[in-house]
Amino acid sequence: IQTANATGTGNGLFVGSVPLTTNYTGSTYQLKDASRGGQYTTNLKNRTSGNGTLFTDSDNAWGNGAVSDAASAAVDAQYGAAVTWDFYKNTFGRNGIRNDGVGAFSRVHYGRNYVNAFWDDSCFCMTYGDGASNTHPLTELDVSGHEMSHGVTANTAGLNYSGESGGLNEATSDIMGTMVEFYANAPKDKPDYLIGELINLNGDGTPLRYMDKPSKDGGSADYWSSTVGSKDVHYSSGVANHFFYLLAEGSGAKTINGVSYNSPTYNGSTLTGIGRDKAAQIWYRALTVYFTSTTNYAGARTGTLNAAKDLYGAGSAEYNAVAAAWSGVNVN
Ligand code: ASN
Ligand code: ZN
Ligand code: CA
Repeated sequence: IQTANATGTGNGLFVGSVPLTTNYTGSTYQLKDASRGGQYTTNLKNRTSGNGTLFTDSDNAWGNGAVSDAASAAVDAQYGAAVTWDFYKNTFGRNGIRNDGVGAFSRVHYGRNYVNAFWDDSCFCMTYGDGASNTHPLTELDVSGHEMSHGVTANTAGLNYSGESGGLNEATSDIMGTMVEFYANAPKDKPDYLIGELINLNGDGTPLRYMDKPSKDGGSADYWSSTVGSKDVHYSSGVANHFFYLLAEGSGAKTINGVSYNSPTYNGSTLTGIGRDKAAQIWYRALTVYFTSTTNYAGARTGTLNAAKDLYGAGSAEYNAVAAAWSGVNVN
């Protein structure tokens, strides 16, 4: 069998029209990308186990942009994996989730009416449910980036998934998932500091989470308190999501890509952001060099300050901004 990289076109549910690197066997195209560690996407056909069936196509034009074609969600998943791969490689020099050049595979159409998506280290794979009424797959870019970043965290800091370390684990996924969305800058999925804004998981058009003011979701913490570690990890993450927003963008009112934000600080301080790219470098270095399985919020402050010192110098504007942003979320 001869195989060769080919350039296909995809029409996803959320991502719109995108190019896809696929594999031509000589008789059919496979949704498999040898240029990114062999990442591929399979169809679970509503099953909840097994590796699924690799998507194939006769003309290398994948999906029709609607749920009527099972390949549409696969386009989102395959593109989300590709852009996550490119983001980590080009931003941090990380060669895949384990930094070993091996791509993860993705499974779509998991179960029925399953309103979640998850990373699983044991299969080294990403899985997406089809959401409410089995017709709203959770294949948005920030979800792809979020879930695959759980794989990066598991293979680096290994933050325990409970208490404050669990909140930091979740926030790492929201932060990097959001950075993946900004990296992609997809025409139909404009980057923002909202999580899952296109999926309509709440049924009322609101996103799942807000990084500028996490409490807007009704459960997340805006600021650290001594009891924050007893919240669900998707709520205690708010403190670090808010820290990252303040560090990157600063406090107060701001509009980005047509979305309005208004980020408060615990101490009433006015903060100026250092930009997303520097904030992401600081977080990634802290995650991969300083954080451990038991890092809590106080340790995250120390770890990110050490990372900022390494990257920009002690007493740099970036170092001082890290300190000020943590104080802005009551981590002192
Ligand atoms: N989608 C969820 C998350 O990434 C799955 C889970 O509960 N781990 O947080
Ligand atoms: Zn998560
Ligand atoms: Ca988003």
